[in-house]
Amino acid sequence: MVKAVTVYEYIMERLREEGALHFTLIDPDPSKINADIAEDMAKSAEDSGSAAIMIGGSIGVCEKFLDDIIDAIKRVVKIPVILFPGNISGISRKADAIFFMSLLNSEDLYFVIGAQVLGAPIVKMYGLEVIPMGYIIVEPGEAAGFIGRARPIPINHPEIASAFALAAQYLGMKFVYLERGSGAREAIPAEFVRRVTKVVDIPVIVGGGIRDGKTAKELVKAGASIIVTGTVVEESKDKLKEIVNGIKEGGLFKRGVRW
Ligand code: 1GP
Repeated sequence: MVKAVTVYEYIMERLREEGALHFTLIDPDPSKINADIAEDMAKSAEDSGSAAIMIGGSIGVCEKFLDDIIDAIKRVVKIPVILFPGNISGISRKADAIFFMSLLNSEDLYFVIGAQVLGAPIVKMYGLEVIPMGYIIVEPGEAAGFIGRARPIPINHPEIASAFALAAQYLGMKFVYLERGSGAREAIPAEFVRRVTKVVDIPVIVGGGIRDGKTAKELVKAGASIIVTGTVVEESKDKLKEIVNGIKEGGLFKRGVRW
């Protein structure tokens, strides 16, 4: 039974109980969605067993629209809504928490610390719960990699990602996120994820290009704690259920781990 008072505690308690979780990403791009579509996506996510909704995107995000979308989502689901901002326009007072994230392998200081400095007073003013997270982009990186001016980690060099992830842990970040990019043709390989999760003690989030339950299960068995999917909720509820079930099966191997 989950008794958490903060979103962070809620996530950690569910991780201890279930081993691994699924989060659904909704991209608040006004050219793609409106409040009705966001409601449907959020309902599908909660019905399918997602533990949280993440809201964020690389382009076209504005606060007013974000507020409306989050209001709509919160009318229909109980799971927490966590901001996943690509820039300061991705901050909304309506969310339950914010992944306060740094794109660690960006070549542009703006995405490493600049946007965070500009956003911090806004986050404080809104009283948002802050969840510090290290964000690492793996090739190809898709729109997030391009907009964030990342130097994406080569897929055949997981040891570089491990070093970044360990640095994130040592800097005090609560999660590390390995991102292949929304819409990537393939997910990050399980062996790559295993090389990172073996090194760090904080939960590892994996996203980008995950389209089926088997892949999700393999990633969890490789040590991923949270699997994020975005595109699937836009396409098929059945696939989303399959992914969540894959995570549940994989999570059985991980229950009670460390945290
Ligand atoms: C983006 O990794 C997520 O941060 C989602 O990717 O849209 O490919 O599921 P997909």
